[in-house]
Amino acid sequence: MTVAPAMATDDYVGFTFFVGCMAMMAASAFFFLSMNSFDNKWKTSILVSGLITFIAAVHYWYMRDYWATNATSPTFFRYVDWVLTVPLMCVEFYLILKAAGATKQLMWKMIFASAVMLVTGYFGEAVYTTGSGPAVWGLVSGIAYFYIVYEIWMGGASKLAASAGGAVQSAHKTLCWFVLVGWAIYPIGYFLGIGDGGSPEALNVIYNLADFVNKIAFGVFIWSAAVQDSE
Ligand SMILES: *C/C=C(C)/C=C/C=C(C)/C=C/C1=C(C)CCCC1(C)C
Repeated sequence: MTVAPAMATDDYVGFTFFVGCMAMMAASAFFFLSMNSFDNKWKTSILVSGLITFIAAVHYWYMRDYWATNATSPTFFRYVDWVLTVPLMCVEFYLILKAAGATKQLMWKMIFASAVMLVTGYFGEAVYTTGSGPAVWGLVSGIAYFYIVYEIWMGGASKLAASAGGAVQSAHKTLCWFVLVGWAIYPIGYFLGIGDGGSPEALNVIYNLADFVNKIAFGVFIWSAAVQDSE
């Protein structure tokens, strides 16, 4: 008879996977059930927030199991999750800024840059894992990340937000902070986890924390902007 892998009581990394999974599920239920109380402009944004946490919940289900069984990083599931959810976050930016005249071109630019960021990060974490590989690919990924930061803080997106003013501008500012501070948590986990002396425990706890901030707190922020705007 096979039994489900038990989780050791001192496995705090496993605990963060477990709690992360529950939190993603709960957040998805919340976003899906509340979306219909908003008008069309916000409904899509909240739907996308729910899709982001739902996709993450499914991946956390697998990652939790993978960690409990192997006690190694579930790198593959992690990056599949990111490759699906990060573009959806770029769509969120676009939806927020659409009122200010954002173009699809801006959205595709950000999706492309985030794809470069994630694919090169995957190379460093899972493919070229020896010698200077992780550092070099991490650096390339970091450059793509800073391009995104630049684009939303100082490029086209910020000009659109400034010209719109009001609620759009303040929502955009908060999104900017999520990308500058929230997204910056990931490279910390990466650089603590890679290489011979790297700690998969640190990497996964930090990634799980970052996902909590950038998927759940991010979605709650969009929801509260929608509530304020609907009052
Ligand atoms: C929901 C998932 C999100 C928002 C994931 C974001 C991931 C990143 C911002 C990852 C960035 C990385 C670098 C900037 C350098 C090192 C490699 C990465 C991929 C961890």
